[in-house]
Order: sequence, then C-alpha cells, then structure tokens
Amino acid sequence: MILSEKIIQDHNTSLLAKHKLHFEFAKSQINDVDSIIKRLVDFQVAIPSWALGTGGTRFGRFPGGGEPRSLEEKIEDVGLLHALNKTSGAISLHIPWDIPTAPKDIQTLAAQHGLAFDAVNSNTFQDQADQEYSYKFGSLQNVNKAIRKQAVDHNIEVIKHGVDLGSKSLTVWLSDGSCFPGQLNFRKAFENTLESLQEIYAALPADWKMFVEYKAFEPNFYSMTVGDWGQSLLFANKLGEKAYTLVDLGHHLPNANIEQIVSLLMMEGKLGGFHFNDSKYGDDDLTVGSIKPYQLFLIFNELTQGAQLNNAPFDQGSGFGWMIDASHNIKDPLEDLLQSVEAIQIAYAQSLLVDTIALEDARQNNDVAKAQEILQEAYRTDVRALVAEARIRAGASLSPIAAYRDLKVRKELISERGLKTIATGL
Ligand code: LRH
Ligand code: MN
Repeated sequence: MILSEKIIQDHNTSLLAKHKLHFEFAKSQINDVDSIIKRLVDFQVAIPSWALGTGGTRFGRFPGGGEPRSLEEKIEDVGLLHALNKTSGAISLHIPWDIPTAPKDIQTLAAQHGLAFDAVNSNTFQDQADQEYSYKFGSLQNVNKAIRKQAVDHNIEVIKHGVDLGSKSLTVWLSDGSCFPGQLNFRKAFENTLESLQEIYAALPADWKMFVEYKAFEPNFYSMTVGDWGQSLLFANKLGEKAYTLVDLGHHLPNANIEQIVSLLMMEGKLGGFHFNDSKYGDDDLTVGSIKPYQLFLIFNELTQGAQLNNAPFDQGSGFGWMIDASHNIKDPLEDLLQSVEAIQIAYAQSLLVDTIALEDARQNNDVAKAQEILQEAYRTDVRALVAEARIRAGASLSPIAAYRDLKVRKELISERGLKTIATGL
C-alpha cells in the first residue's frame, strides 16, 4: 500500500484552518519558530524492522492482522509512516530476523519510499536452527572459544549485510550475563567480551560506528556483562574511536537519572545513539513519552545543550543513531510508532525553547526555583503546532493518526495480507 502526497494533502484540507489558528498563536508565544521548524524537518528517527508487527510476552501475543510477512512489506510499512510524518526516513534491521537476500532490490525499494538504512543489529541472544553452538551461557563472554568465534563471525556477517545496504553502524546488544551468584567469573566474562568485540571492531569499515548497548537485567537476572552505561563506556573506550555507547531508555534500574548519563556521555563524545521507548517498571518497550514525558524532555534538554557545548549539532547526517525500539502488545504497531515519533519531535522542540543563558545564570546563583521555572516554561509550552507545521512543510500529514484511521490503512493492509500474518521480530 502506498499513501501518495496528494492523498495526504487532500486529508489535510479540512484540518488546515484549525492548524493555522494554533500556529499563529504558537508564533505569538515562541521566538524564531522558523529555525526550530527547520530543525524538526531535518530530524529523522529510524524505525526498528522488528517492531512492525504485534509484540508479545511469555504470557501471550494478540496479533491484529495485516502484519508484514517479509522485509519488503516491512519497508512498505515504514514507507507509510514516513509518508504520514516525513520524520521516519530510516529503517534499522535486525539480523537474522530481516536478512536482505537481494540487497540491491531492497535498497531500491527503500529509496522509492525515501528510506535509508540506519544501524544494523546482530542477534546472539537466540539460537538459530542451523547453529552449531548454543548461546545458552552467553555469546561473546562464553567460556568456550568456539562459541565466542561463532558469535564474532555472526557480527561480521551482519556488518557485510549493512555494507550492502549503505548502513554505517552496527548495534551490539548482548543478553550475556548470569542468573545466579557464583555462575560467572565477571573479569573473565568482561575480558572474553572485550577480546571478541575487538575482533568485530577490526572488521568495521573505516567510516562505520559500533554502538555498544547496555541493559541492567533480562534475560539474565543476576548480572549482565554490559549492564550499565559505565560498563558500556569502558568497552567503548577500550575499543577505540569508532565505538560508542547506545542508550535504550528501558534498560536502566528503576529511577536511574538517564538525563545525567546522557549529559556525561555527550561530554565524553561517546554517546552513539538511542533506542527510544518508555517504561514504568522494566524493559517495557512502551510508546515513547507515554509514561515519563518530562524525563524525555529532560533528556533532550541535555542533548540540545550538550550539542551546543560540543558545537556538534545532532540533526541529520550527524551520525547519531536516533532509533525507536518498542514492542506493541495491545496497540496497532503503526499507530504506536506514529505516536512515538510525535513524542520525540515534541520533546526535541521543547528542548529548543530552553533559555540556556538564563538557566546557567540561575545555576550560577544557586537559584534553584528559578532554574526549574526556566525549564518548565519550555516544557509547558505547547509546541504541537510547530511539529505539525514542520510536517506539512515536508509534505506530510497535519494529523498522522487521524489520516491513518480516516484512510483505513490497517483495513487495507488486512485485505492485502490477511488477518493471520505474523511479522518476524520480538
Ligand atoms: C534488548 C533490545 C535490543 C534489541 C532487542 C530487540 O532488550 O533492546 O536493542 O536487539 O531489544
Ligand atoms: Mn534496544
């Protein structure tokens, strides 16, 4: 299914008058809206290929129909999202869930939908049918050298797929760790993992990056070998200048101060990118901004200020990995992703409103209440009209969810693909 710009423009017609009112009011409240809108138009978020179907838990999975049956149909679905918001201009593949058997055709198809390929993801947290050794007791950390080699070879194969598609980065998330005290020699596990990552690092093309993604727990529940930002940064620093830390918002212990982690990783120049989602308890992979929107704003506040301090803007082409990593148990996957992209754009726009000079001044005077007032002035400013204006200037929908529903996209996908289709992924 393709959503032409004409169909979307026609759907915008009935919404334009109300938008113009909101936008005029926003312009009366906010300085220099045009530069903010330009940055919103330039800011692209990558969609995970593994989150285009209905996710599930060990307790159950309730697919909603019309799910993509192939990589081609997944690219089509990301194309639908990008047509609706012109902010989903990249797809992040997970191997072997989405092996591009005909990379040239896949690249052409993606280009037809205006899509690029962001980071490719390896998978040594599941055993594949044709696999010689099991990763039950870990992959890159494993006490058995042959198993570590199997995992290293897989990551090098994933890089090859990425090169074929024009991707420029590899994300390595390891489920490695232990479930019981005494099970693991932590130092040996770290050293084995580092040695293995160094072999993978050596296989990276010159202009590639490696993102080392950390996670506090699950599927191991006593220790994770890349368990927090400190361990990930240790690996990234030991590996070299092409290695960075990737922050998945759901991978922290309860109440972790993620915005402080982001600030320090920006300071070190070792923040590689994000897996955006939201959570209340664990790695819940919920819609971005659905549980802790203020935390998302505070994270973008550190990103925006960090970029200013580093004099390294983080818009398109900055090589940052801006990716969503979510799992849709009860929402329509495409609606969930549209809401997530919107929440990211809103937090980014709000962060651009922060009066950083006044904020620094309040901080220098320990005027804590004033500092909060300055931050919340930005957070409490309604920027939705700016985000919507950025979309129509990019040829997209004023209201992606309304368009998605009014144009009966899911109904059309079900009639094309059927009710019982299951997408590869989590
Ligand atoms: C692990 C993770 C990782 C992916 C997987 C799909 O929880 O966040 O980024 O490989 O989800
Ligand atoms: Mn992730």
